[in-house]
Amino acid sequence: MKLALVLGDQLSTDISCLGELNKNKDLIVMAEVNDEARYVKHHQHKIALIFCAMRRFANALQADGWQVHYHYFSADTPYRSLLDVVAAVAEDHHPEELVMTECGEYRLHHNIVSNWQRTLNIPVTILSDDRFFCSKQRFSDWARGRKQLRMEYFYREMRRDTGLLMNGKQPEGDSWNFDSSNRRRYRGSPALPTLPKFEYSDNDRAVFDLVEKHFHDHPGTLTKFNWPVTRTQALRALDDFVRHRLPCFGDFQDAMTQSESFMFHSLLSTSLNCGLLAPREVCEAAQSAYQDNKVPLNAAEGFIRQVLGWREYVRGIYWLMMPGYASNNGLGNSRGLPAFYWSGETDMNCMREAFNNTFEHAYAHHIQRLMVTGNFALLAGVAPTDICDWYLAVYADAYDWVELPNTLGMVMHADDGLLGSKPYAASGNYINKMSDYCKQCRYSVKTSTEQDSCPFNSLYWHFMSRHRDHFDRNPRMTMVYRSYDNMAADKKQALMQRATYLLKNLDSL
Ligand code: FAD
Ligand code: DLZ
Ligand code: SF4
Repeated sequence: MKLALVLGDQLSTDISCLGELNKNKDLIVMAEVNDEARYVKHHQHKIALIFCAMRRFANALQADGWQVHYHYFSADTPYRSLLDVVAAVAEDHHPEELVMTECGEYRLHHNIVSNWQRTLNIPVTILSDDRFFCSKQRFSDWARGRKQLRMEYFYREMRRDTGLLMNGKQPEGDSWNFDSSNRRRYRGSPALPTLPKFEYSDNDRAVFDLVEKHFHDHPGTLTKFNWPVTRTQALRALDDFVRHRLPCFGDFQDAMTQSESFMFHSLLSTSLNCGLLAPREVCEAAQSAYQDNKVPLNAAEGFIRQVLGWREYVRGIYWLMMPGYASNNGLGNSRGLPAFYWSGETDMNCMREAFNNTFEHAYAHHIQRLMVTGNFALLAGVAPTDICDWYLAVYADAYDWVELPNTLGMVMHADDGLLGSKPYAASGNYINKMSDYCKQCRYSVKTSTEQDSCPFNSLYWHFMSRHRDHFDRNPRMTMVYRSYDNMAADKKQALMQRATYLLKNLDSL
């Protein structure tokens, strides 16, 4: 007989390892273990979501005739790791082989390939994860020999490969990209739709109790937990998004509004990342809505670009560059993470809003992650490992393969521009353009050097000035440095003074 290990982010009935099994004689193992639940201080929502979804998935497999050995979380069991559980099951059942689908994170992957076969003393067969559009091999073939890797060109290739939003060889609407129509500020209309509410069973509630008891020192609380934990719930979330929020997704993709956590975003990343939804089906749902004239092209294209483009691209970069990628620090940053990233307490309204979302919902939409909390960390020169650990901890959708390139590459520009040709650094002006946050902030976005000036403003110029050697030859930065050079000397000096003061007093902002 064979054993198959199914991980907490592999909750798809068509996961490749199940295809190798015989329902009548083979055994599936699933395990809630300390090491996975604690390798970083995951937000309580993430642990609750994964444990509920794992239990529901195991029940569904059993109902479908599979034999499943399910290891429930226990605080004092000697089985601390996935290997501990698999080894104990193997001792009882004497399988001839362990089969699994390759895991998403390098940390565990490395542990499996370097230790498990020797420890278990049986062959360990690792199958590729075909839930992605682009295999690791396909990505490295695409990347090989290119001077520069750019998401836009990868995305076009993926559109051609999949035929999504294609008219023969031409992109639908004769353009690959409708980004310029996707930058509207939201002024209260159309009204933001309410989200579907998911029902939880008594067994799910037992998981919530477990998380509250054993993980109370992890970020967040479960008060507002509302994530899909079954495939049926995830399909409902997809349908609700396509009907009610996708029509405006494109227009307001970058917009932020006071006290509104979700805007027109899909909230599908948690379901995609743990396997309850497949990337292909969500892209096809968006494409069908466009073909049925229910959503405009800029919405369907904008959404498909995120899933078919960015999501696949960052995974490709991760596996191409790991393990070295994680220790990149191209800008030489070493500052510790300000305490307000954990407490959420700051007078900067934009940051407070992003933290409120983060701690209440284990969620923040992309522009909050990139242009608010990410931008601040970049301008303040936080050490990449500190900020990466934070993003990995606080979001319900966080997995190293997707979080790391986004944080280390896109936000911190620590990979020397592999992920983005210029840093996503911005002053308060950008935040003011895309949100109504500044109106309700104790800082003034209009000024830079006063005591109550928006911290982003002087920190922006300090960032540009201190990294001039790094960016001087980047043609996309020419305008920035021209503006800097055109500033009066006393203005520059005042900006540097204010920024230096802020950098010394970050925790008081
Ligand atoms: P939507 O805005 O509705 O987008 C649709 C889908 O596109 C998402 O569900 C997601 O699957 C995909 N997507 C969008 N942008 C990206 C991107 N840049 N990279 C990969 N996929 C993308 N996403 C994660 O899934 N896990 C993470 O750990 C994660 N960490 C991030 C850290 C930082 C610093 C930044 C800037 C972005 C990060 N993202 C991460 C990407 C993105 O912010 C989230 O995917 C998105 O906010 C999830 O919300 P949503 O489902 O409502 O997305
Ligand atoms: C995220 C997570 C958590 C919190 N717990 C478990 C677990 O107890 N058992 C498990 O199999 N998977 C868990 N996961 C998901 C894993 O961390 C994920 O499968 C690996 O990091 C590989 O991507
Ligand atoms: Fe954020 Fe500055 Fe605007 Fe305040 S003024 S909300 S700190 S951008």
